Amino acid sequence: MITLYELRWSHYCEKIRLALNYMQLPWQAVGIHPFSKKEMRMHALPAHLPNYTVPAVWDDAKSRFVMDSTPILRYLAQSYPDAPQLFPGDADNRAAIDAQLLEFDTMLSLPARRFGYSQLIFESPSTLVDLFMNKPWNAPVLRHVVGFVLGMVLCKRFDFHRAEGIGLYEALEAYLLQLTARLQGRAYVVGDAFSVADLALAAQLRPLTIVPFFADNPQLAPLFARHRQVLAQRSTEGDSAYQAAIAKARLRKAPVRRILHQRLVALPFSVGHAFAANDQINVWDKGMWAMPYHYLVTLRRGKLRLRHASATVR
Ligand SMILES: N[C@@H](CCC(=O)N[C@@H](CS)C(=O)NCC(=O)O)C(=O)O
Repeated sequence: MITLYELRWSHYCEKIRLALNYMQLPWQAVGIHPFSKKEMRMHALPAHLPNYTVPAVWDDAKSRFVMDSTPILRYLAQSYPDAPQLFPGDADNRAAIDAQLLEFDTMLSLPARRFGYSQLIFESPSTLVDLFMNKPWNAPVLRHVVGFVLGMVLCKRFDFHRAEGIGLYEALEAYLLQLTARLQGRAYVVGDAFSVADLALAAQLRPLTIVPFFADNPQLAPLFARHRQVLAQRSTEGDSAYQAAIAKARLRKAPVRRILHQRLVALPFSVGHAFAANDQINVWDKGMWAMPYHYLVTLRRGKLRLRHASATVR
């Protein structure tokens, strides 16, 4: 039996759930405590990685612990060659799928995570309490205070407040526009067969479905249509908790959008050959003192509530 250590809402973990189901392997999920991660610490930390992250898998049958989503996919494909193929085709096609996975892990997933969390902070911060605290915390004042603290911690961990300053929205938009153009007229992300690259794209776009700047961009509609189509065929999970929370919040208040700018900026990440980059920053240093200001002011610059996109705001 394969055990998947996960945070349920993580788009990296969703990618692995999709792959395990596609391969029809027997597996079980273990939700980890997001801070202590105690459930997985009995397994030694892989030497090339700085700290425990999810997804990670423990394969009982082969006594193997593998961390990091793309190495997990490589491991599953190599260990279970008789299962439906994640990396179909010849060696060149398989290498192209692998490279595409690392590209999505870095260029798409890192900024998508930042924008997905930022959107929750703008529109439904107490949802962070439901995601990160393992017990139901129902008292409204407590939810508010804990949501605020969690939002600040995440803001520090991932530099959400710098997104406007470094042009991250425009940089991701430019990447997604070229990806949309590249995929136009193509049934599959790589080559001429369905592969784990299609599953990866579907899972890793999910955080952006709640961010109007991307979700309401008509030029990106084909990409989101692909995301919906793959999930309709390959997933039985439905909306995630954060999508449901945002939908509920928008029944009461207009979505938070951003003022549009013209900028030509490249994503500040580079894709590795063997492993994806990560962007987690140490939380508990002196920079934390400035976080209440960044959380309340810098992060919200250029944002406003508007029911529908306009020529200047999306
Ligand atoms: N490149 C890694 C990214 C994994 C990652 O960053 N996972 C996050 C959840 S989305 C995590 O475990 N975070 C824990 C932490 O920040 O301490 C992969 O592809 O698996």
